[in-house]
Amino acid sequence: MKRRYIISIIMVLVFGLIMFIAFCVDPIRKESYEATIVVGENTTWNYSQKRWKKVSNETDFQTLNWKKYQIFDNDEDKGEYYLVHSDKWYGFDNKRNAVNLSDMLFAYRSNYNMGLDTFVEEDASSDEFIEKVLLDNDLSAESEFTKSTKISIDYDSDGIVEDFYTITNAFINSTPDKVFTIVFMVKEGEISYLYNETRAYKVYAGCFPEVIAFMDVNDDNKDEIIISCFQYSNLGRIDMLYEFQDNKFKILISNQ
Ligand SMILES: [Ca+2]
Ligand SMILES: [Ca+2]
Repeated sequence: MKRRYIISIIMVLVFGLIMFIAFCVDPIRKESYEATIVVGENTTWNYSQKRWKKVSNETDFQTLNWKKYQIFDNDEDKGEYYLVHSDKWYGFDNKRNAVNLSDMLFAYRSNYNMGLDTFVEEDASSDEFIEKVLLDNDLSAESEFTKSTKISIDYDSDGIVEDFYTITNAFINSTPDKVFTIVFMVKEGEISYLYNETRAYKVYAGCFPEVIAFMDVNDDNKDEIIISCFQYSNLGRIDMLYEFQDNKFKILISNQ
């Protein structure tokens, strides 16, 4: 009788420990995650206490200065440099010599493994999904593009490759009826939109989209996606961080 009682207590304790590890340890660990992402010269997002925040005042920037960031410039991995913000970001090496950074800067730092995935963007001007998306958005299947590309990547680590398409006719030389910019994913034949904007044609209307990064910003083994859309001249760029949740993409944070 006594032995059975002890075994029962041990089983309850083991079950409790398993539940604690399963439901408490991981969230407690993630509470301490801190990260900063810099997109272009003017967009800085900071992650702390499980929340993303747009950094915009100098006091907040000062807490991010003279820290080491993983730096990419024009898609080139430049390695680790210090960043210092004063109206825009400036880079410095270990000896505190200034390094040149362009407005195509992308940088990040984190106290956890925020895995950055490499990807290849290929031309995709004729494709059944591009045609379907054009027709679904009341656009001509014969539309001309200024960009039409596809990135194939298993962004959610489920062993199946997804395709991310970017199509636009922004800043085209001809005069179409409509200006469109559409970024969408095809996962097992299903289309999900990230960015989708169509408007009447006007010179310099619309924006030119670029996929900046696939990276797992919350350490759940699924990449989030950073997209920038470049507007004409001094209208600047729209920077957006997307996550896929409940079967659709939503913006976690942008610079808007
Ligand atoms: Ca997948
Ligand atoms: Ca993630």
